[in-house]
Amino acid sequence: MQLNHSLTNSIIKEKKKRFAVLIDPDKYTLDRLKRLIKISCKSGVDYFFFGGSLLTRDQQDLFLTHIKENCDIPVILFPGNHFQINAKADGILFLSLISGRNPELLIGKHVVAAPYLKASKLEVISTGYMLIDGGNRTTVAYMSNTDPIPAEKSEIAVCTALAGELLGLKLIYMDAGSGASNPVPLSMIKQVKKYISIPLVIGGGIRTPLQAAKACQAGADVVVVGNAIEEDLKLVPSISEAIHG
Ligand code: 1GP
Repeated sequence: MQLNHSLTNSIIKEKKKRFAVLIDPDKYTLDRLKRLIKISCKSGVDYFFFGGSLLTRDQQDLFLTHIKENCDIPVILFPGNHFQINAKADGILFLSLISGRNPELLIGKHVVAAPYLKASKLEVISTGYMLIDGGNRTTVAYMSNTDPIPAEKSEIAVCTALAGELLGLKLIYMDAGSGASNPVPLSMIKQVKKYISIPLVIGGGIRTPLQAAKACQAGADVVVVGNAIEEDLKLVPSISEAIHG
């Protein structure tokens, strides 16, 4: 299924805050995924982001099929590598890791993925992906072999996000990394939001409705939560309310 309207266009036009639940397929059983789908549909979750920095279990296809057969929430791939491209999803964050200086993640892998994306019906969302230091070394920092932007260096984050927008990227995603001890600082979100006009996605280390609400107030257009929900599905309605309210 194609999205009725693009993720970026809908965010820009409707000016609504959005809630994306991150599904790392390695962290779910099919039973638990079913429960997540049910509760997400009831709670007004806007998107499922789907993927992980390192996947070791071959469940992607099964899970994507199951999600698409059981709910209308758009599924956006959030791939750790090009093996995670799957046409069963609706769209894909085509991530350029602009906070790092690893050429493979700035353009190399994209060249490999481009013909597959062109042939698929996926909505391709070019995304400036920025890792922000969340107080602990995350899988994504290790796997990408890049240094995150220091949490107190808002000016670096601002210039990086701005460069991403000027290069024509459609979205900026600032991520403290899955399971980060500290989410992206609110002061950094505010600063970056002041300088860019494309939508801003914030994730990594958000564990409570209050943190999600504060990220929105600071300027996040989309808030992504993974770990906390993996641990406690009951958080879905309260975080959704905090973001949409
Ligand atoms: C990670 O932003 C996502 O890339 C979500 O992080 O799992 O810490 O919520 P958490």
